[in-house]
Amino acid sequence: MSQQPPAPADSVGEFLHEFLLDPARHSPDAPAVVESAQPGHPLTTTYAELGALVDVYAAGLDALGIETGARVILESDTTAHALALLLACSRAGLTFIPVSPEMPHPRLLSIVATARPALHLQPPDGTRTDLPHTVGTARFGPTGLTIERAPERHTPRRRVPCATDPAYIIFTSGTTGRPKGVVMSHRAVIAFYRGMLAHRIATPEDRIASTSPLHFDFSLLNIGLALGSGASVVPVPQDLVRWPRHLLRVLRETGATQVNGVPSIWRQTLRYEPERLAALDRLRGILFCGEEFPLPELRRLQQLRPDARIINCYGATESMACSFKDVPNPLPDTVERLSIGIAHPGAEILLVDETGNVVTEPGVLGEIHLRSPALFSGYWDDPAATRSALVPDPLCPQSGQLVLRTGDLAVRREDGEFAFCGRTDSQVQINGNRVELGEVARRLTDFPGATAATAMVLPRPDGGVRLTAFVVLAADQAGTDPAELRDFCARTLPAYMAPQDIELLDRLPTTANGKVDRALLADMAGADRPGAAPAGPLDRVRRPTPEK
Ligand code: 8PZ
Repeated sequence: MSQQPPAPADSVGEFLHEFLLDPARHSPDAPAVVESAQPGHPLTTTYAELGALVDVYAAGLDALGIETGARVILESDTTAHALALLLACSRAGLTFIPVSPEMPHPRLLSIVATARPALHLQPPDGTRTDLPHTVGTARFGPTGLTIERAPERHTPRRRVPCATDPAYIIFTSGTTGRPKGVVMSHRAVIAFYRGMLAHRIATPEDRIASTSPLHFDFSLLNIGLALGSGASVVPVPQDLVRWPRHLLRVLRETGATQVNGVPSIWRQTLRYEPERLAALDRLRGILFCGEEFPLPELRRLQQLRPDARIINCYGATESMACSFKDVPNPLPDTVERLSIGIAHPGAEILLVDETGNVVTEPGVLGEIHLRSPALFSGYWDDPAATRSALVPDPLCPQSGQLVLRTGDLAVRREDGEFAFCGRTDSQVQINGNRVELGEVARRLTDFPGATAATAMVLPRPDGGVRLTAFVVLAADQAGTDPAELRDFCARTLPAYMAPQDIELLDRLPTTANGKVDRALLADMAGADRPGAAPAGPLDRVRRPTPEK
């Protein structure tokens, strides 16, 4: 028997579980998670209880003998148990892949096929079945892990976890039509948490409502912000986030002091429940990220919550986030673009122009490049995509240092802060979810008989956007029932990536230089319903007469 190396728990805050469980040593009785399981009955898990759950789950994972560095799919909403499990994965030297229970099965299978996880974990009421036999399956609950199918045992090749090992992999939309896995190391996540905590966004008294699903790294920010500050996380169940009364009830009953989420979580509440929002007496902080906050809605939010500190957090999954900037309160009428501030301590934003030169003058557009210890390691099994996102430092390419090329455009303001100015490519944000239009189009062409497709986002009168797709079917498929295309999207794409409108065309119009004429398509999509809001998801599929 070889000599066992010292347990990683002996090291000093280099791993996710060590960093986040540190407050448990100082304030074991403080609430770590406050859940709103049933109306009127918030459920509190203390730091000591969370730590004990982590012990139970880590022992369960250790007993399975999975090799250090293996992947584990964690399919769950954000709950105290899911949080304990992700910390237990870290303790056991395993990489977790958070996945939403709503993820369509074909998409999960494509993640399984590429990531080759050793184990799939879901809560007792999880409904996922039919996973390949190479994947072990288990349930997690209050008593620990219940193994359904034991994972395969391999001779371990790695003996010790290392801070550069992947802590998690988040799969986001990818241009090639398959999900793109962003691999984040323990070192990067903790560097990000340290940079974020320097902004003093929360205190131990805070209760931080997390409205994002577990598979979106915003939820991992909230977990890090809450536990890293000795505060508590309030996971808002995903099915309640978009229902203003339910959302406000959860916030009230759990005593939430801060609400973190994408801007669109506020839209319905601002419109339908402004009085109840104004009456939430404990709320004093709001942090948003993922897309620009429409300024009229932001001003309305400030009117209703004049004492709240509102923070604009900017960043991409590849660095978790990048900057935190307080929104001026009140926001002057003259402001047309919000500042995203400067990078968090320990990191720096550079702007690079189209010729590769670093832009230093104010007001000149450039692409945001980020120099940071919190950068992702690479895209899972995609060295070419990794090379185009992690590029040599433009200020010193000789050094071997890599920086993140974000695809985001910005200008430096006179005061040295940055203002976000859109994207260089066809990545869009839909209700804060990252969507590659190319992936939507690519998936649509998988529909039997589809010969071409393109997708775009169009503005909605209520301030949001709608995803519209144009699909060309082969001539012999003319009789296809459009409902089949709708079902196909619902089966194969996450709900936020399924087009709300699908237009059937005989051909995609082209510009003089042969590109798809997106401007004409946008006009066509808007032409027949001036100012009309869409009636609902996937409500219209039609075949307009194309112009010849
Ligand atoms: C924005 C903004 C913004 C992002 N203004 N455009 C992680 C942890 C905590 C908070 C946020 C995160 C992010 N990873 C969330 C996120 O949206 N990640 S993403 O990879 O899905 O999308 C990133 C892109 O969203 C950016 O590259 C921007 O284009 C856009 N974005 N924050 C305007 N405050």
